[in-house]
Amino acid sequence: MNIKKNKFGTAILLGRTNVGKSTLLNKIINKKISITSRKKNTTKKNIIGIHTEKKDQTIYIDTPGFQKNIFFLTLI
Ligand SMILES: Nc1nc2c(ncn2[C@@H]2O[C@H](COP(=O)(O)OP(=O)(O)O)[C@@H](O)[C@H]2O)c(=O)[nH]1
Ligand SMILES: [Mg+2]
Repeated sequence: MNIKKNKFGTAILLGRTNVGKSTLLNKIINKKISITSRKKNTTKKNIIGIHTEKKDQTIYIDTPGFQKNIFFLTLI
């Protein structure tokens, strides 16, 4: 029997600010859903993108990234 199993996964884009996480997400899903900028800390909250390839699906979560000093005002 030849049953193709559907694949599903979640990928979290983690890393320092300004390394291109949001740019990568936009490229993968081919839509500008996450703001990108040369300014640090542009992404303020997690942004979710879904990429579907035939019957397989991946959920990407773009994050604000690691910060050396986390101030409350950078989170709102
Ligand atoms: N030269 C270059 N610049 C990039 C690349 N990816 C992203 N950038 C630029 O780097 C800056 C920060 O990108 P962004 O996606 O906002 O980074 P994030 O903070 O990790 O989400 C933006 O000005 C992007 O246009 C890349 O592969 N090469
Ligand atoms: Mg970002």
